[in-house]
Amino acid sequence: MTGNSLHDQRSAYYGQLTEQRLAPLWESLHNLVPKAPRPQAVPAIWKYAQIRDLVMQAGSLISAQEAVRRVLILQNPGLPGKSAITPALYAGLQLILPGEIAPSHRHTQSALRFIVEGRSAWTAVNGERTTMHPGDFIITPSWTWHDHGNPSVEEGGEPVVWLDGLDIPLIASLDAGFAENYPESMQPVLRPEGDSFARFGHNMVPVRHRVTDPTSPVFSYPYERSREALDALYHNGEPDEWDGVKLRYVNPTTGGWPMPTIATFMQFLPAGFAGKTYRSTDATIYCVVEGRGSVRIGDSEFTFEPHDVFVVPGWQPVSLAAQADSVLFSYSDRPVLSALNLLREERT
Ligand code: 1HN
Repeated sequence: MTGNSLHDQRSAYYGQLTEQRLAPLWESLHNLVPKAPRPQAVPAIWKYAQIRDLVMQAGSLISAQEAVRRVLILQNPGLPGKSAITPALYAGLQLILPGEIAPSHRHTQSALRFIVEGRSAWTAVNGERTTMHPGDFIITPSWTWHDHGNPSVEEGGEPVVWLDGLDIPLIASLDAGFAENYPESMQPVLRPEGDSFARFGHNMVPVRHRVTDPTSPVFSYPYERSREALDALYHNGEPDEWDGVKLRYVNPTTGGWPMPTIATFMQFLPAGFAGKTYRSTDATIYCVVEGRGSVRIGDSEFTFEPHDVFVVPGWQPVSLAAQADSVLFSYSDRPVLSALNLLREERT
């Protein structure tokens, strides 16, 4: 030990740098600018059969009122403690029991609800309620008041579970999170149910409508309609070799995504489908609606059944296969990558 080796000199020097809140770029350059994405998020699946009991148990341990939102967060094992399923996106399973209300609030984070089970609950967005049915895709745009409720058992209420998808980690990384509680637990209902769908959900828009907002004026996209479109397309032609029959949800006034930060899709994979491999820089969360199949993500392989949720990190090769006719809902950070000119895709 000379105490004079270059290594020792550097160590002493780095110590001085740290004291001055400095760091040598040359020690981290390769990590900072990788040749290709090296996602910290890992492929993972949450099997609904294994977690449903835990979701339901939350119902007897805490009320929706006390919890504000009674949700189990799906934590990516590669992003511990981050409340994130991908670096930009959050996922959680929310339970609302008959007779409960999840009080009204608003925040800058955009949210989606994808209904997993139960058909009695409603959500209100900007003065309009919509009733939830399994497979429906519902949006809560940034800074809109929203509350959820479920009628009593006597009025036909049953436990309802949905998948929440939000851009929480993205907004946190930008220090752009704001939130407010509504002064009452429920916002006033200003329009009858179905009003926004009648105005914007039929390939028509009110004649003098002006687009002033990047988010979709349709806030509930019923499963029935999406399923019908996939079914017709499947009967009309050959499925895509990578995607099967895949559609994206749109904001009917712009043709763009329903919300500025989150893309959503629904796809049909016929029984026997063995998809080719692709990868993309957007990171995607899937929720299985119908069927049975398997997915290969990098070196991982998972089998899936209805209500399972799995995550495909960015740039991981993925291929889908179906043993039975299957329907998959998915959401990703594609609009963000696309807007920043960072979207790359490879189909092999
Ligand atoms: C939120 O507002 C909801 O409104 C669900 O149901 C999950 C997670 C983090 C922050 C806000 C909801 C949420 C959330």
